[in-house]
Amino acid sequence: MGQFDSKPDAIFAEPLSKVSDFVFDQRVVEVFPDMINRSVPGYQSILQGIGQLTQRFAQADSVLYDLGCSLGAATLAMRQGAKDLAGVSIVAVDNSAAMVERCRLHLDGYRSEIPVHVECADIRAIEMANASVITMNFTLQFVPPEQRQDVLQRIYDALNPGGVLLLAEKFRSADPTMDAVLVDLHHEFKRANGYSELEISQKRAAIENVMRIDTLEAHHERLREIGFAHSQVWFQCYNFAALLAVK
Ligand code: GEK
Repeated sequence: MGQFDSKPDAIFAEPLSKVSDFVFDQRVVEVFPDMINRSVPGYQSILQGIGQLTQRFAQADSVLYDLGCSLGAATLAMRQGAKDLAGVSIVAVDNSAAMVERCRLHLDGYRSEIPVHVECADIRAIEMANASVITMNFTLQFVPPEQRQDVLQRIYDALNPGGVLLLAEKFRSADPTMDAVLVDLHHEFKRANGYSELEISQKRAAIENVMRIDTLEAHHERLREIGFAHSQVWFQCYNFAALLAVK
């Protein structure tokens, strides 16, 4: 798995008089690989699993989608997983122009037979069809909660029978005692990766309005209501989980 070059993330290292809502701008692009590796427990394992699950579920002559692709890490994993399959193409989508621009540069650095189209668009508005694998790696959590059902329904409708959604999310536990344990373990993970208390608390304040997280039960229930025949957590570390949903 290609590890992209990255500057160290120090975005919240200095005290801010007012913490604004988090945005995926050029500053974030510059530090993104470092940020996500130091913040999301199991990120590399999940990418590896995305490759493995793509190998298992991708169908010949179909389209693979990476929704909220950032710099294209999951796209690369899917491209590797589908490398022996005929007629496959990938569409990677992100609504941050800065991310999309850098993503194109990154993907150009790797050789592959599989064409990738990187699109700057809102995943709530894109047309999708003939899909066998749709990945949302830590993206649904940024869609306003009341719009998640609709986004997932359109994903379901775009999938061929037997197609899959690979959905990774930060989640909360419905049990406040257990939620506090998971949150604390995650903060320990961030501290162990060199983030200070100030960085952890300022990041938390910045992300709180833009990332509203569901319980795992809510995810399973919504996927079932939409019509997915199966859903299963295949990876979890603290309050971060990756689900596989099969149409
Ligand atoms: C990875 N998947 O490295 N439409 C399109 N893109 C969006 C939208 C939207 N409505 N909302 C947010 N994004 C990547 C990591 S990061 C996760 C995904 C994180 C985009 C946003 O611009 C950002 O690039 C991405 O979703 C979320 O595997 O930073 O925690």
